[in-house]
This record gives sequence, structure tokens and C-alpha cells, in this order.
Amino acid sequence: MSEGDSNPPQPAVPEAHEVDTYHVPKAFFSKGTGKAHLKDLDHYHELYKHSIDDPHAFWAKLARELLTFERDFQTVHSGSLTNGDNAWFVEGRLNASYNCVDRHAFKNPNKAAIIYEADEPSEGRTITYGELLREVCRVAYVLQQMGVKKGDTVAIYLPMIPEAIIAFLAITRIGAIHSVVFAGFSSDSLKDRVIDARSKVVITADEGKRGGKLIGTKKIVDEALKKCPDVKHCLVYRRTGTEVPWTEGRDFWWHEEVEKWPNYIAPESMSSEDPLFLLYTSGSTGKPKGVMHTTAGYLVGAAATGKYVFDIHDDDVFFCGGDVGWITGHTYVVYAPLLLGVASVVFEGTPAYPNFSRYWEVIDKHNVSQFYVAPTALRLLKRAGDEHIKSEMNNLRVLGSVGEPIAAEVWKWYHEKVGKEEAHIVDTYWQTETGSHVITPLAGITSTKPGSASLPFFGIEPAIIDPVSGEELKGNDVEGVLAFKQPWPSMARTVWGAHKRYMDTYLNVYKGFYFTGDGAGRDHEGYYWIRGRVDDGVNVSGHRLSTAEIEAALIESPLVAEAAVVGVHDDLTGQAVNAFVALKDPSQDNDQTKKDLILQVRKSIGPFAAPKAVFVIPDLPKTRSGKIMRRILRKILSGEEESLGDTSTLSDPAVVDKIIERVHAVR
Ligand code: 6R9
Repeated sequence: MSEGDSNPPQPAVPEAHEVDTYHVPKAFFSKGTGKAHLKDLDHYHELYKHSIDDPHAFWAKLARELLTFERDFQTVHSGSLTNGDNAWFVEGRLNASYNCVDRHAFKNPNKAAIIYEADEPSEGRTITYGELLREVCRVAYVLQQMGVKKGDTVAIYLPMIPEAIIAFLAITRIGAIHSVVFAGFSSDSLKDRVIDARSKVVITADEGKRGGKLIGTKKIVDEALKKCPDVKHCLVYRRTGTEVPWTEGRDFWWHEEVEKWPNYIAPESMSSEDPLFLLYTSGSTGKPKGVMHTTAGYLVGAAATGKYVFDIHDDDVFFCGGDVGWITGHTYVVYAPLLLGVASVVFEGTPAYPNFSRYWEVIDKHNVSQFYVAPTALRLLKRAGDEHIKSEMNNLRVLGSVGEPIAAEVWKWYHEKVGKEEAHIVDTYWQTETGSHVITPLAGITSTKPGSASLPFFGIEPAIIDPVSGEELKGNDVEGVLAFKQPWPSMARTVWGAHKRYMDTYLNVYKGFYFTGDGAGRDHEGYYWIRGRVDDGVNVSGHRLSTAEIEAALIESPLVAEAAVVGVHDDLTGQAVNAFVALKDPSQDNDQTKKDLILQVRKSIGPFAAPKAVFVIPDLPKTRSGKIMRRILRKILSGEEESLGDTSTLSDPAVVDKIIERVHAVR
């Protein structure tokens, strides 16, 4: 963080009288079992205090309650935030797929595990826990036959189909590590992630189907694998049946391979701290970070938040609209619902296909009790008009929000129109690195304020830190950056192959604390308000991107001398990517160049990262030490030219007027 790169100041914590407090709707208790897992807010406070005062006793009890360990642990936690060597449930042994599948399959083989809602509403199917066990075992066998061993990494590049979940669980069953790459990423991004993770096998599909459109999934994989000589095998699920290019000896059809193997394979015994998965997330430099989670701690976090935040009970049907390519899908499409033995809706499509009623129809059709989605989808649906909400959604008792701050008016719309004032809204704040929710209301328990993620989850001890002095700001009514004072079970343990980067990004910024990278305020009642990233992150439709990564993609073009990317407010996507480029040859400044540059980012990272606008400027605003002052670009874009602040530190202050001129000319 530096003067040049910090985000604009965020609005102060709203005054008490400006904010409405919402209590748990009465109707919440007339649905489901009629009771939340906790008694009331006092019960939360009591448990929370226990979780902070005696985390060992608290987590030991919860871990034993929620997970099945094949060998019990003696040491609940060792290590520290200062040393970056945290380990949980140390001597324990367990297997993730056993915990998600076997134990439910033995008890309730006919219970629904996955409800597949295909892109076309008429397709789709339900998979029971008994079936899931057989499918997972057969794919586990296939992977084993391909030479995948305990500790190896396997990449998943799949659309939102049940086979994605089967793949997760098959990999963990044999003790391998999954590394899912969101199927919207380009072949270049896939290649980088496959190489960094040293994945041996890639699991993919012939094509994807989303919003009525086909996506050439296998083609993208083929392109990536040209530069991944270490990938020996590619397992391909037939989703659409189209002809795809085939590399003999490397590519194998899923349906042909699984037929060869038996329906049961014993789960590999894993140590609590064995890696469970890698998931790449944007860093403040161009290179994505392979965030590593381990087995027991992550699973305890997923199950505990599933139980208390979403108030999941045995007969619930849980629908998380997030993609398995992001952490939200990992924890809340796959692990939380399956660990708790309930049905998880796997939705292949989009909220707009075949029309804007799709989510609501899915909720009715499957009697969904908890629905979880990002505000960007809600903004789209709110804008589409309330006439699309014809469904009754009678069983709905919890509505979750994730990925970015939710504006009060969207929150209220969610509450009134979707929830019909009968469902409890939980605005859940967390990150890829935290593994599961860290600041969040508990469904059925916590009174909420639109726009606030409310109170810390068990074991999370937040600190608001003054970014200038580095001192913790005690008491209420404070504003600063958000950090955590104690380790918690589901925190990431390292960045794959780059532990120093892990330490420098999260644990060395404020010694003894975990630094989230977000600005936040704590109001007069101790409620937390997340302000957004203070680093170079941009949040587009709930996708976390780094400006550095997009800049790196732009600079790959031979036309570009320098590039600066900023996120600016966008009504629909939350933030939008705007790119400023200085060209090597100024005569190339034309529409085609701009189109090419947008294409360049699409190709290099993925369509979701494409700049909404590209501005060609003579030079970037830079300090004398060469630091790009993105703050100035952000202000110009948001029409705040009058309050650019001190520009005298720029190496060429005259450049500012030229940029303003350019931005105006384009608009
Ligand atoms: C789960 C997920 C993490 C970043 C995080 C913050 C933003 C997430 C939020 C939220 C405000 C919420 N964020 N949830 N901001 N309110 N409820 O999104 O993980 O992709 O790693 O992004 O998203 O800025 O630091 P990830």
C-alpha cells in the first residue's frame, strides 16, 4: 500500500439514527424445524466469548461433533500468527470424502445429496448419497489408475455440473489435492495455474452450457496443455456430445473409464494438516497466489459456518449460486452442505436464462430453504423488475449475500421481494484465505443492519487498525483496516510454493495479526462495516481481480508502453475495470487498438476481467519515484476533478489536464 495506490476514502460509519436494525423475521420460526441451533443472541455472545477465551476447548468440542476422525487428535492447535506455522487438530486422521459422503450414505443412502439444475430447466437430475458414494469411488479408482498418488495435485476445469463435485471428492478420497480453475478463465490462465500447482491430471468436459450458449471447454484445455508437458492425463466428461479434438494416450473419456472399476474404494487416511486443496486468487502483483487449505481445519470451518450461519438442519435444501471455481462454491456448494448431510443444488445456468425468474423458479421447484448469492446477481434481478418474482418460495428461511458489500436498497429489495419479509438475511464477509465466514450474522439469531456484515463468527477476534500508525484502534466507532488477532481452524496455511509471500501478504503486515486487506469500520454497537479492498484489488461482479494482473495482460501487447487499471463504481457490477494505456506509437490511437486491448485481456485472463473502457493517454500520472497514482485516475473517472488533491508530487503535473481532456472526449 502506498499513497499512490490506496483507494479513495470510504464514507464514514453511518450514524445510529441513519441505520435501520432488522430483527429475525417471526416467520423464520414457522419454517423448517421452527428452531435455530442457538437459543438467542445471548447464547451467541456466551459461545463467542468461550471461543475467544478458550479456543482449544471450543474447537475441540465442535470438531469432534461435526467431523468423523478416524484417529482422534490430542493437540487442538499449535503455532502462531507471528510464526505462520498454525496447525489444528494435529494428530487427527480423517478423510474429506468420507466425511462428506460415506457417513451419510451408510445412514441415509436414498437421501438427496446433489440436486442438479441444468442450464435447460427440463434437464437435470438428483443424485442420492448412495449414488454419490459409488460415483466418487469409481472416479477415485480412475485417478489412481492414472497414477495419481497421495499429495499429488489434480486440476479441475469443469462447468457447474455434478461431476465437478464428484471430481472434488474423488481427488480427496485418494489423498490428492484439488486445484480448481474457474471454467471462465482463459487457456493462458489455466496453463499458469496448472504449472504452478504442478497438476498431473486435468479433469474437464467436452463443452459447457450456460445461458443457452455453448462453451468450448475442452478446446481451451487443449490450448493450455500444449504448454504443460507434465500433464500426463486428461479425463473428459461428455456434457454435450460434440466432437472434440483428442490426444491419444493423454485424453480419456470419463464414461468409458468409470465403467472399468468397482463401486467402492477405501478412503485414504489423511493427517489433519495434509493439504486439501489449492485455489488461486489475485494478488497485488501480477502472479496469482495458490492459497492452500488443509484438511481438518478447513472442514471444521465449513461445517461450523454451515450449521450456525445458515442454520442448516437435516431436511434443508441448500442452494448456493456461486461457481465451484471460486471459494464460495468450494465451501458452500460442496463442503458445508455435504459435511452436514443435506442436499446441495448445483446450478449450471445463469439467473437470466431462459428468463429473469430462473432463480425463483429453482427455489420453488426444489423447495430450497437457504439461498446464497452475490449482490451483483441481485442488482441485475432488481433492475430486471419485480414482475419476474412470481414464485412463492415458501420454504425459504435464510437469504445469504457474499463477495462484496451489499447496498442498503438492494438488501431491502432482497428482504422484501425475494424473502417476502419471512427470511433472515445473512451478509457474510470472508475470503478465499479465511476458508469460511469470519464476520457474519447467524441465521435466526443476529439482528442485522443493511450493509453491515454484523458480528464476528466464533473464534474470530477482529481488530481495526490505523493504517498510518499501525496501532490497533480499540473501542467502538472506529474506522481503519481489518485484521484478526487469533488464528482460526479454516485459515489458509500458505501460498503454494511461496510461503514468504504468504507471510508478507497476511502475517508480516501487522505483526501478530492476520491482515485481511480490507478497510472496515466498527460502529457504536460493535457491528462491522466492510469498506472494500485497500490494496489494488477490483471487485467485478463479486470476482476478485487484481489491477496488476490486468495491467500485466495489457502490457503483453506490443502496442502498449505502459498501463494502469483502476476499478470504478458501476451500478450493475459493483466495480468496473477501466484501463489507461500509453502507446509506444501514438499514431496507433484508434478504436481497433482499444478493441484489440480488450480482447487481449479476455484472452489472457478471461472475459470477466475485460476492461469496460480503455483510455489512450499520452503518459500515466506518476510520482517522481515512478509510482503510478491510480487515485488520480479514479477521481477523474468519477468526475471529481476538483478534488484531485496534491498533484505537485507528480513527475509531470501537466499530464493531469491531458488525461482529463481524453476522458471527456471519449464520454
Ligand atoms: C468469499 C469471497 C474476498 C474479498 C474480501 C472483500 C470482499 C467478500 C464480502 C466482501 C463486503 C461482504 N467481500 N464478502 N465485502 N461484504 N459480505 O468473496 O472470497 O473471492 O477471496 O474475495 O471480497 O473485499 O476481501 P474472495
